[in-house]
Amino acid sequence: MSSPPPARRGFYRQEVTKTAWEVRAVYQDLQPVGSGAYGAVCSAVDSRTGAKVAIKKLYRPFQSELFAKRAYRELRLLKHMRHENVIGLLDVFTPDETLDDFTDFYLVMPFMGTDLGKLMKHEKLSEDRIQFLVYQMLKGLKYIHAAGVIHRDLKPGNLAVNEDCELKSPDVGASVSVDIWSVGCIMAEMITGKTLFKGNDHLDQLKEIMKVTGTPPADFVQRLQSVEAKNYMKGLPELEKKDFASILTNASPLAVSLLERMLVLDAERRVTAAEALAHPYFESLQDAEDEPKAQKYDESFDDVDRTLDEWKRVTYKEVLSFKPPRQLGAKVSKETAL
Ligand code: N58
Repeated sequence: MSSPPPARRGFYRQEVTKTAWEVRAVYQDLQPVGSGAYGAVCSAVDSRTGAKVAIKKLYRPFQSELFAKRAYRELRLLKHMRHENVIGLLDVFTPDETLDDFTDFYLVMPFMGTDLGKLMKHEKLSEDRIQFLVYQMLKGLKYIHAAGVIHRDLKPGNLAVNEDCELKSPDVGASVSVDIWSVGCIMAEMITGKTLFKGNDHLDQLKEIMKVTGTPPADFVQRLQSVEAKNYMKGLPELEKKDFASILTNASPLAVSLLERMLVLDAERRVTAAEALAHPYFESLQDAEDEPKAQKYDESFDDVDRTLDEWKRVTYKEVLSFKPPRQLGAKVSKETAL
């Protein structure tokens, strides 16, 4: 039996939940924090700064064109995002020394200790906290929407939060206005502690929504893409719009006013993230100078068909061209912990 080759210089090998990890030696104390179909995540300590980081190892990223495309897209998206409320990259590395050997790469991100779903389960959030969290969500969304990127799956469990209630919007996998609808639902859930629109299936949920928003005008129904939804809506009796204040009994008038602008069924009439940030609900937090927009993200690189070797080559190039952000994760928080 031959022994495995030594780890790459400046790297070390360790088995984590039955898989071999080979990571840069600066990242110490690997601890598994979770795994899914596409990869596994460990926490680690960056020995240069003492900062806790999350390291994601993708599961066999070059096993198929589809996996490779998804891996490349995640790397490019994360490289593109540099905003305090959006998950970003501190580092990306491969232990493989040449393009021919290239099989794995690791994404290093700031470690976030919890998510909004868990936070909401554990405690009732005060109005100040809700305001701070929704403000950060909208700031993150204004930034990624400017890039032309849509999150598509915003929900409490997908929103990473640290002990200072600082939030980042990561992704698990239309139009940008779908994200604003999600923020509205999450905000309502934070206020009441209950899911806003509970439905047993899609159409049932649509009915629950319209009990609140009222049945939309005919031109809206006409614009619907889904034939099923169209026919369903046409068959419904006229429902009147409810006053949001009567549903969200413990919400402040400004919170109700903001929700009335986010939870508009017609996406074309819904507020944008940038408009929502200017709402008086956020008066104490607003800082127009500190609400930046991202550069456009060029999706045309992701949306092409490439062979596995081509995916490997473009991904390898992206890994090698990464330049770390200046702060290196040792960020001193400007925000006050609530
Ligand atoms: O969030 C991602 N990837 C990601 C983000 C985005 C947006 C927000 C730009 C739309 N797109 N994509 C593809 N990846 C990711 C998120 C969380 C973890 C790992 C990867 S796990 C984790 C992270 C930090 N601390 C603890 C656990």
